[in-house]
Amino acid sequence: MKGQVYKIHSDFYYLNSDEKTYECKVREVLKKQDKKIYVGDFVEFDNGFITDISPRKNYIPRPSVANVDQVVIVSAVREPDLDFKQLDRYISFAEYYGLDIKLCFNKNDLSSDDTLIEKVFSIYEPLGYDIVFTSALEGLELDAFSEIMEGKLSVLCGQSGVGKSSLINSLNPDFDLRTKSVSEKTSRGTHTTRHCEIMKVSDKITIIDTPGFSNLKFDFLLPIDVGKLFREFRPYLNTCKYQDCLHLQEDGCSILEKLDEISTARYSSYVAFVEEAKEYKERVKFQGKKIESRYKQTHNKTAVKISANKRQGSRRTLKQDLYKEIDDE
Ligand SMILES: Nc1nc2c(ncn2[C@@H]2O[C@H](COP(=O)(O)OP(=O)(O)O)[C@@H](O)[C@H]2O)c(=O)[nH]1
Ligand SMILES: [Mg+2]
Ligand SMILES: [Zn+2]
Repeated sequence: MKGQVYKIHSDFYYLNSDEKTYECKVREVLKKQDKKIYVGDFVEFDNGFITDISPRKNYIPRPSVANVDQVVIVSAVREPDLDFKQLDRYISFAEYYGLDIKLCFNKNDLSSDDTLIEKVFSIYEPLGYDIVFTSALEGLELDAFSEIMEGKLSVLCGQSGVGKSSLINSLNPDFDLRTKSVSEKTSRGTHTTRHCEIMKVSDKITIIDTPGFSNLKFDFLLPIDVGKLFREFRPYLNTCKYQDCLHLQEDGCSILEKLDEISTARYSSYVAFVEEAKEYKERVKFQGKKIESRYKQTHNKTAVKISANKRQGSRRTLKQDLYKEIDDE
């Protein structure tokens, strides 16, 4: 039989199959192959045991979920104040994992400031992201909110306290997810969703409520790859004078030439993420150097003999390892 994992609890996997639910364990063979099963995975099962995992169309690590249709990034217009860099961080992570993206701005009841709404639309609408402004509290634009999620498996992510659980509750009065005021949440860790679960909110809407990719830094990819996460950069990425252009201050950079068309806030997010990626690259290079110098200390004579050729080779391996690490991520 075939089913989809909707919840994982220690060694137990809960599956949906043909409107029925099943509790399963995993076949030893699969465990030995070290194949991880994620919430959202489609699996074969037989007699209470999962026997095989179908190929995934996508996945997000931390929290691990697979086969989602889209990410709905929830922000608040106030309490907490809208943080554009944080929003770009979520967007760029979702772009990295190749997911469709929708943007929800909640707590719109707290703001009477149209300039914020205009700013949001002017930056993100041209990029092609669907946008809704909601209030879970006052029931504003909830139809639009449910519309963007119809017929899809959505991952809800966004900072803690922006109203994700409240929005889900407002879609279905039968749901009673715990909601907490921002001040109650100040002690770190108390609100972390440790395991995530696919929830059927209504006939047409399935949601995974997660803390999303919070607190992640862009320290897992090369600086050169950060530009690809910015949709507005993509048409120009291959037209810069230098192939390894980071679009910071290089001459002949086509992104810099287009800066008047690119939002200042977006470009400043880009610069920040590139810096994080640079740190990562430096760290990897540094670790590489450390290994080399330690080697020289203990095997001094041998080190002297290493030909330039071989050294080049080891550097290449380092780069390959780096790429492998990125792929594994
Ligand atoms: N004013 C206002 N408060 C809201 C709204 N949505 C949620 N809240 C409040 O914001 C706090 C955090 O909500 P919660 O749903 O727990 O956020 P989550 O951490 O993203 O799941 C709670 O005190 C909610 O009552 C809204 O639309 N307007
Ligand atoms: Mg919540
Ligand atoms: Zn450039």
